[in-house]
Amino acid sequence: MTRDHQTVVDGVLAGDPRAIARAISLVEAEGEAAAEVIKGVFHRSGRAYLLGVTGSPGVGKSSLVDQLVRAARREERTVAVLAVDPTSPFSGGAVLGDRVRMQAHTGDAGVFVRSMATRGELGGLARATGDALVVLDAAGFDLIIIETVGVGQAEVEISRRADMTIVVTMPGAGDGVQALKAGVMEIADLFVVNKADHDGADRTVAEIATMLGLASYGPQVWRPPILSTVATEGTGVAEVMRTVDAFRAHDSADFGRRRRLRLETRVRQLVSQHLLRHVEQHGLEPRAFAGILDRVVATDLDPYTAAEHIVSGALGPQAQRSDIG
Ligand SMILES: Nc1nc2c(ncn2[C@@H]2O[C@H](COP(=O)(O)OP(=O)(O)O)[C@@H](O)[C@H]2O)c(=O)[nH]1
Ligand SMILES: [Mg+2]
Repeated sequence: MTRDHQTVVDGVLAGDPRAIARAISLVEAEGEAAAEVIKGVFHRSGRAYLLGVTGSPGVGKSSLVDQLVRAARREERTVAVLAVDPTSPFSGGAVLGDRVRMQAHTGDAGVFVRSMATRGELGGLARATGDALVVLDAAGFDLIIIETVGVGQAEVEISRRADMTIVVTMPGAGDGVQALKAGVMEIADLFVVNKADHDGADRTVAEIATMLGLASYGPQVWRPPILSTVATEGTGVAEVMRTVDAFRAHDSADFGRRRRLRLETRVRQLVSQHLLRHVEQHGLEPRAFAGILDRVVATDLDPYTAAEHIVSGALGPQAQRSDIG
């Protein structure tokens, strides 16, 4: 490991905010440095509780997260916030509002806030988020809150990394229950109807309750509660925090199972990444891939056969060697 990376790793383990920020930038870049950082800090991870907060833009996720941070700090728990917004990293108002809210925490070493925006593909963002969570976990934060915009598959995937997911919505036709149906419904452990100072909050609560009523829950199964909040005023936030703790207590047996599943997914991802790199670097003569692709493009060769050919060409000799030795 380079001295620079060792310094970053030591800083993360000591909880130094600048080192944590640098480590997250390195894992975002997804290069050799990302691997070195994770190798250096991983042994200290596995203790933080990961709370996902998801919902459409503007429902009040960041305002709620800010309140949850305050509540956690009052209990002297340390908190890191990772805001993942793949939609528009510089959408003016929202970002400005976030900045103002988060400035309230500057100078508090028990709070760390970081936003990650997409560059390019969402799958990469999901991967980098996973590594960023490992960094924050190893840095010793008790609670890590992941704010994501709950619209697409990648965001749902990111929130699957959490131990608990809060789905936030607000009253009003545009963002009622309809918006929730598209995949985020299943991942909710708690529903929050924010902006309860607006008209129609009770109706939105009732709609969600009706929809949940259609699903059947066994006696031991957690039935997602539906709470209302006014995040800008902090109303209802204490109840949200109590529910988070209640879920955590209820769910303690699943905590380890979920963590195992997350790590399994990560190891599998890395295996395929390594294999692909191996195949590309060692398995093929220069230009051979382009040649094979030319044949696929000309419908001379189908993609399945092409892939089988490439992989067996790349792994064949080595596989034989390890059979022998
Ligand atoms: N009236 C009202 N406005 C709120 C409430 N919560 C958030 N807002 C406002 O809604 C806007 C979007 O909030 P924000 O937290 O940035 O939403 P996000 O995009 O989901 O993170 C901001 O102008 C907030 O001040 C609430 O409970 N009531
Ligand atoms: Mg936000």
